[in-house]
Formats: sequence, C-alpha cells, structure tokens
Amino acid sequence: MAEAAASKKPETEGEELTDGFNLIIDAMKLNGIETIYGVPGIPITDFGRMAQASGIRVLSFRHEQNAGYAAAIAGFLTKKPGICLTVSAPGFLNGLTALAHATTNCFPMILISGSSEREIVDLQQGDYEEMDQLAVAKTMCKAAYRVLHASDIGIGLARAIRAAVSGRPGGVYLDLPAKLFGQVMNAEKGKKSLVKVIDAAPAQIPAPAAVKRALDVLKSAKKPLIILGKGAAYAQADEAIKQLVEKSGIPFLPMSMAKGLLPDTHPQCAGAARSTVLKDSDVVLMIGARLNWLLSHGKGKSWGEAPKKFIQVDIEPREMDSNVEIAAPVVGDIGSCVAALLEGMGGSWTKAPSDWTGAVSAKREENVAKMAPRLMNNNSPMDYHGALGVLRTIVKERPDAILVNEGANTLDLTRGVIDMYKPRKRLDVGTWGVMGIGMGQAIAAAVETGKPVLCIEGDSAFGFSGMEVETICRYNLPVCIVIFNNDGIYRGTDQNKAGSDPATTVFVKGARYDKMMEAFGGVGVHATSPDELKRAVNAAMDSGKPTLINAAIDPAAGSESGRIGNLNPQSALKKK
Ligand code: ADP
Ligand code: TZD
Ligand code: MG
Repeated sequence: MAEAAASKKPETEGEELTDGFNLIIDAMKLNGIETIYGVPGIPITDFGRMAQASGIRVLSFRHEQNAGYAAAIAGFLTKKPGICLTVSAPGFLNGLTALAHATTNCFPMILISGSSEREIVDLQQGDYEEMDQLAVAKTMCKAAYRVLHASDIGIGLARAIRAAVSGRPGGVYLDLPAKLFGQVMNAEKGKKSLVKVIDAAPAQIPAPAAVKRALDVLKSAKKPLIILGKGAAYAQADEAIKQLVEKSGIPFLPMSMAKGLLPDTHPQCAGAARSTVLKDSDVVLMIGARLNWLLSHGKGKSWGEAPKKFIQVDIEPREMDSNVEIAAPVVGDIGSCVAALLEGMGGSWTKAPSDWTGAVSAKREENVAKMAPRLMNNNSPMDYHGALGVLRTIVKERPDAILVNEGANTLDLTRGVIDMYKPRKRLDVGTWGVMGIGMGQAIAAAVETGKPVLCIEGDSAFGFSGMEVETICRYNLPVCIVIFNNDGIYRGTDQNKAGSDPATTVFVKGARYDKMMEAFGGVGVHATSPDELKRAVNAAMDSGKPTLINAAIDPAAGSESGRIGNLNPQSALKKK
C-alpha cells in the first residue's frame, strides 16, 4: 500500500490544482459578478477573504436580512442578480426573508449559503448549524440548487444566474456544503468546467396578433390610462416607454417604484389625480404592474362603476387574468413589447381625446394646489407635510440622488408629496410593504450607483435595520438618513389603559437616533423645524458624509396604518 501511494505521487506532482473556493470566485468573475453582500462565519469566512483579495467587492453587514435586501435591490437597479452570502442555518434563515421578498417583487437575486455536511444533515445527527436548507428555501424562491462536486460549480452558478434573470425575475437559492469549498481538482479541468452565461435574459418578442389586439382595444378608448409598474422601471426601456406615453397622449399613473420613469411633473402624469383616473378610465394599459392589492385587484369601489378593458404587458403569461379578465394580453419583455406597440401605432396615431386629458389635468392641478400651502408650514414640532415640503425641494434640486423610503405615514405621505424626476431613483417597501428594507437598500444604492442616497424613514421602520448605520460609516457611504420620529408606530400617543406597560405602538419618547450615528463617527443632527431639517440635509448631501438626522415630528400627526387603515380587521364586538 505504502509503495503504491509513493509510486502515484510523481504523477500528481507539478500538477496545477484548484479548489472549490477558487472555482466559485472564478465562476463569479467570469459572469461579471462584482459585489457580494453578506455576513461571514463558518464555512464561508475564508471564501469572503479570498473573494475580496480577488477584487470582488465584499460588503460585510451586521445582519443577513439587510445584506439580502441590499442584494435584492442591487438586482432591481442593475438587471444582474444581486448576491447575498450567508452562513448555515441561522444565517441562511436570516437571509431567507430577503430572498422571498426578492421573489415577490420580481427582483433577480441569488442567496448563496454555506451548509453543513449532507450525510449528517440527512441522518439528522446534529451537525454544527444543521438544517436541510435546500428543502426550506424551495418554497420561497423561483429555483433552488445544490452543488456537491467542485466540477459542477460552473454549471451550478450558471443555472442560478439564468433562473434569477430570465423570464419573470426572482430569487434563487444556491446551497454550497462546507466540504465543497475545500474540494481539489485539476486546475485546467476546473477552468474548462466554468460556464459563461450567454444572453442570460433573452428577449421575448410578443406575438404580432397580440400587439394588434392591444392596439385595437387602445384605439377604441375614450378615456385611456397607462399604469407603469416597477417591472417597467426594471426593464430599462426608458426611452421607448417615454415615446409610447407621449405619442399616445394618454395620462399615466406611476406605481410607487415606477415614479420618475417619466418625471412626476410631466404634463401627462396623473399621480395627483389617482382616484379620478382609476374610477373614470375605460381602457387601462398596464406595463410591468400587477393587479394585486396595491391596485385593489382591478375591481371594486376604487375602480368605479363603468366597465373597463385591460391591456396588460408582462413577461409572465400566468399573470394574465389573475384578478380580472385581461382583454388584450401582451406577453413578452417590456422593451420588445413597447417597441412593437410603437411600431404598430405607426405615424398617424390619434392622441387620447382632449376632453379626457383636460379633465385629468384639471383634477391634478386642483389637488396639487390644495396640497401646496400645507407643504410650506414651518411648524415646530414638525408635521409630516412641513418636513416633506423642504425634502421635496431638496430632491427637485438633486434629481440624481436616490430616495429610499419606508414607514407607514412616512411612506404614504412621502410617496405622495415628493416628485421624482429620473427612473429607478425611488426605492421602497415593495409589494409586501415590508419594514426593514431601508439600510440594506441605501447601502446597495450607494455601492451600485455611486450616487448620494437620501433615506426617509419612519422611526419604527428604521429600527428594523438601524444597526447597519455602523456599516454605512465603516464603508463611508454617501447616505443621509432622515428619521421621521413621531415616538412610535403610526403615532406616539397611544395609552395602555389596562396596566403599567407602555402601549404596543409607542416607543421611548423624544428618542435621539442621531446619537447612534455619532457612536460610529458619522454626523448626527437633531432637527426640530423644517428650516433646521433643510439645512442639515443640504449639508449632508453636499459633504457626502454618513449622516443621520433625527427629525422630531409631532407624535399626534400620523394616522393608523397611514393610508391603508381600512385593511385592519375589526371585531364586530368592539365598542364604538
Ligand atoms: P408594481 O408593484 O409597481 O405595481 P409589480 O411588482 O406588481 O409592480 O409588477 C411587476 C411586473 O413586471 C411583474 O408582473 C413582472 O412579471 C413584470 N416584469 C418584470 N420585469 C419585466 C420585463 N423585463 N418585461 C416584462 N415584464 C416584466
Ligand atoms: N413587520 C414588517 C416586517 N413589516 C411590516 N409592514 C410590519 C411589521 C407592520 N408595520 C407596518 O405595516 S408600518 C409599521 C409596521 C410595524 C411601522 C410604522 O411606523 P413608522 O412610520 O414609525 O415606521 P409612521 O410614520 O410612524 O407611520
Ligand atoms: Mg413613527
């Protein structure tokens, strides 16, 4: 035996070897993956070090959920899968919320987790951080894969990339057991095993008959409306969408993260006449938006009595008829679909009837005028409108800055008040209305775009990811966080009538979140009036220094659940 081993040795001597660590890095670089968001630990600590040494940017977070939200929004901003890297079981589970969020929002993301040994996990023998992660992940993402052999790393990553970005984008899970990282193989064979993904998200051209049907329906409209969703923002077909809107003359309504695809100040923008256009329109062209709860499922009171016809442009065929009948489904990628619609419209398209567009404009002007005086108040303590009035001007003066927004009243009022001017500049809670996306999104936005970031955060919303202010300071990112501090969830005024504990929705009164930022070397400011707020935000945006401004908002200013209080269940027994 000893002799046999000795006689084998010379054959492998001089042979160039590679291993799992290096193959994963090489596969990532081959596919243009430049950034990883994660938290280190067994079994991926060395991998993170080696990736960093190889030139991949590895951003270490304080909690995996925030790294995951960063990866998800990186996917939205770049059309490439955002990568989140976590340790086994607990780290994996912390990242899983973000993976599910990415899938729900149609953002391409890959959650890569180290995992324990298969043999031990499958016999449930109690390995370090043991969990059947692949089985758990499957229900929450678009696709889930595990790689067991170093020679399959190339294929594994290629499958993950394709699954994340092709068709309807979404979250993908990639399971990498600890043993894989150290597996050794011939370097040349390893190199050959890597796969460069060609045309990861192939164009999907709509059928000519579907395009014609859509244009026929559109032609018949007397009161047409275009709804732009975050799928349209994601598609990066900005110029074609602008042409379609302007050539048709149809009023458009941007969903939250589609704001700025065309400026909110565009003469055809119906954002400030939302209820009118939903109620009174007769044909609705949906582009990259779903008829889910955010659009009252396309039916009911907010859509009015008059019959409506829907045209829907989406890459996912099964989205059609999900809530109401779609008269003209146009299935394909938005770039190809909008181009085909434009071509079909030809040179002599009749613009939307002027009595309709005139009525929409009049309503919009009326609503804008109604809001204007409220935005100019300089009250102290501030109310939402006074604070938002100054922030609105700051965003107007800095249209390249990225706005991150979460909270309840803080979300709804910011969305309504602050106009956006450029595509993909507004990032928020998305389809689930999830609290906690703030710091992850801010970090990824700064890293991926190099632009300054302004976060407008409810005090509760901020708390879900607040520890990442250390991350922002550590990487010295140009992020300015404004906390709308009204001492609680929705309001800071609730009383617990029954006992000594505080009410469930209130926090420590007069908390000073600005001190958190100072603890890590960032700039902290306490602002009690719109004037102070304006000065502090402008200084932060000019300097690019990590800044947190504690904006003291009147604790009585908000309302329950912001604009969606109607979704709260009510007991029939509750005394009025
Ligand atoms: P919003 O919340 O803004 O209304 P949704 O997330 O509900 O938007 O809808 C986005 C839609 O866009 C999804 O149905 C998704 O399938 C679709 N989508 C995403 N990317 C593309 C694309 N490149 N081409 C076509 N449709 C897309
Ligand atoms: N947990 C998660 C992950 N997402 C949620 N949406 C909630 C809980 C419930 N929730 C909301 O829907 S808004 C909100 C919570 C806890 C916080 C609202 O308080 P805020 O904003 O301070 O952030 P305002 O301005 O006080 O309304
Ligand atoms: Mg609050």
